Amino acid sequence: MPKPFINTTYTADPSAHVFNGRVYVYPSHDRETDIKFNDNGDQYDMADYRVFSTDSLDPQGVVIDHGVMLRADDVPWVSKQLWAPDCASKNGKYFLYFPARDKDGIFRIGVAEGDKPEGPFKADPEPIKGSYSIDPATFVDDDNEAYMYFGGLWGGQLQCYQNGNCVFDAGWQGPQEPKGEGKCALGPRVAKMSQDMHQFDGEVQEVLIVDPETKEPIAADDHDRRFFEAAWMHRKDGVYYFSYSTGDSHYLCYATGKSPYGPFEYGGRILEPVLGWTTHHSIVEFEGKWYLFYHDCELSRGVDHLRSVKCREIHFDENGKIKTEVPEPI
Ligand code: FUB
Repeated sequence: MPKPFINTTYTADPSAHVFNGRVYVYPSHDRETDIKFNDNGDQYDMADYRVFSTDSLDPQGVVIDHGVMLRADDVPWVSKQLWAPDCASKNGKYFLYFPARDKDGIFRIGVAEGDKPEGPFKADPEPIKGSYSIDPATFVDDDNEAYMYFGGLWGGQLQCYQNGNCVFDAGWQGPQEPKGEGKCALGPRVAKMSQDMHQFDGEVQEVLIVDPETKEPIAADDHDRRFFEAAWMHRKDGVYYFSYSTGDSHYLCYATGKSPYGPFEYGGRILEPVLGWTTHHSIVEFEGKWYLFYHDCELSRGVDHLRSVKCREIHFDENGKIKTEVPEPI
């Protein structure tokens, strides 16, 4: 049964990558707070990032805590809430991507550059131009082109960006996610990254997730399958796997496609609900096996904003379908 991958401090939203033969994990760094739980996620009030790594995913593998690599105070445009980060490597440099609220309370996505996977990282003074919402996941394809997937509903503010318009409401009582018969779910977003990895190269696009039978977009009311947050991309045997959390129905799901831009056909569940409200993951290949990094609230006994990163092997069938995993307590 999976023990926390990190048990020295509370961590969540793990983005795992293999750099130079080691597995590096870039998680959110959860902390205690008196802020009351709400659907806006105010209780996720994180102020810094740490990075962890290991050379073995065996149960006896040693996980190194490389310490704090970036603080909210290091970034001039940030006011609060360092949420789920990711890291990408290109041309020998490392790029940490992170969402946070700016001084107006609007989530933006920032970038910080470093020479090593464990940092230190130096943040750009402004967020990425045209960025919004949360949960950046940056995927570098085999041809060395990079794409950022992002977005998150409710507290993640994605519902403020519909039909090409932005109606931001700092109190989150403004625009709501679509609902009702005939309405399509809001899609996650994708943007190609510039060659220097600091900006978007071109327009942000909405990603389409469709039903595999009807090829119709997933309906807004289909909360068991619609995108909520926690975008991730991996590629296996030439297939692009876009995976995500369904938020209020608490599943990790995936959809597959032939291009990094989609469309993606819904494929099924990766993980049944964990203990805790949020579920957020990454998928990585290491030494010939595929692993799911995720979090739950077992260690804090169910405190939603005190999460712990875990890791388990996952399996694909001969048609490339991912076998659904069931979480186990500690
Ligand atoms: O950790 C804060 C937020 O909770 C993340 O950005 C979401 O994906 C959810 O896990």
